[in-house]
Amino acid sequence: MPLRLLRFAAAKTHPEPRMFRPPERLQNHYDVVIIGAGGHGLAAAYYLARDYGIHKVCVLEKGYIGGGNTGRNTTIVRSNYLTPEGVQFYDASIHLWEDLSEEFDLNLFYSTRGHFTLAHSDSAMRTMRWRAEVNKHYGIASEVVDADVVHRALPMMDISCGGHAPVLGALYHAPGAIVRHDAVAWGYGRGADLRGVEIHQRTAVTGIQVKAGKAVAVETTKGVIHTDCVLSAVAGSSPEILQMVGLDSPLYVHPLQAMVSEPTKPWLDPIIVSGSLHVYVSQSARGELVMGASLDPYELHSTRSTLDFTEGLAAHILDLFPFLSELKVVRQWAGMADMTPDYAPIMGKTPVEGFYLDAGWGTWGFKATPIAGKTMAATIAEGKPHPLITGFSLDRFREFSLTGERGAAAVGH
Ligand code: PYC
Repeated sequence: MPLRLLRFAAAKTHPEPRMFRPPERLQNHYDVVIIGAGGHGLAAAYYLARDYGIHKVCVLEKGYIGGGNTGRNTTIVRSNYLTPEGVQFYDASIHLWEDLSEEFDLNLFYSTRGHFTLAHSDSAMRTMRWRAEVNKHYGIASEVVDADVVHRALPMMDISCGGHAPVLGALYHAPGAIVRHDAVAWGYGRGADLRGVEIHQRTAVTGIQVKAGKAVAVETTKGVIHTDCVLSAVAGSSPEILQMVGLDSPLYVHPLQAMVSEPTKPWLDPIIVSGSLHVYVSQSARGELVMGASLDPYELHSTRSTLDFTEGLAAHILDLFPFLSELKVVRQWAGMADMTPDYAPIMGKTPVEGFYLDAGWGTWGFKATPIAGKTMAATIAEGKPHPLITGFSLDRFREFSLTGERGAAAVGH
């Protein structure tokens, strides 16, 4: 038995420092209350404290930190979006990602791999060209490549896809990366905690008090907190929280499932996405294939995963990589994706004064973690929307001024 394990077994107290303090009890007032200790909520707390000196902040989490969509995604980071708003926002996120391990003094295993979005039809090729042009305009490395280039880069892939959906070309995005998702929550959590933020796990929000159009208190399973600033960053639970403040939203929640294979030797360097096959796959530092599909086609507020999903995704993975037919799936799970009609997020102020929203992340919220935290912190501290999020306001649905990002979703929905 390893010595370290024995040391743990014999010790009365935990011999290694915790990532963050377990605060004893809720205080009755905080300057900012953040609902949701996923990456977005913790990042907002971190930047509020680090950049604006706002330390009297608590983050409330009904489960455990990073236990929602932060720990349930397939860890892909990219900025090859379609709209100018999306491209600039995600590009700023990549710049933050690149320095995060050093900033946290915690290895997030951020690994730049390159990202191929395969096109199997002329219309998909057209969308890839459109995305490449918008990307290049904003200085982002994206280019359309033909089937020969894809074949040379990925000789192990069957580019005829078993003959039923031949690859015609791809959008290649060199900055595409993967990163260890749970460590992102721990890094932001520890950084926020070191700056005085309190993180209360197993503390569910049961109500939000609004008086004369202003948020004034948050009711929780551990007591009432008075505050005049509340940020909701709860992904698939956003409709529940919005109901508490009496706001309508166009959000609808669908399950998004993923699975992981047993580890193999490294053979897949880039990230591969196919919208037509509803597949994305990358190989983690541990050698596992991390794979996902599109949303389940029904609205459901649940994180149960299904055999249908495993069968469907495995069949499409085998279209691309038939030699994997003996590979075992070792885990599968689901998250709850809060979708908007235009596939762009909802960020910023709301008609309830002091109630801020970070929602509508659908199937692409993980990669936004650093910039979502930074821009929400700026919006709260400065009292006006950060310039990078003006295209994502809740108002846009009332004003019919949408930010149509559908063409940049990793897979069809
Ligand atoms: O937006 O890159 C993405 C993505 C990957 C998996 C789900 N969404």
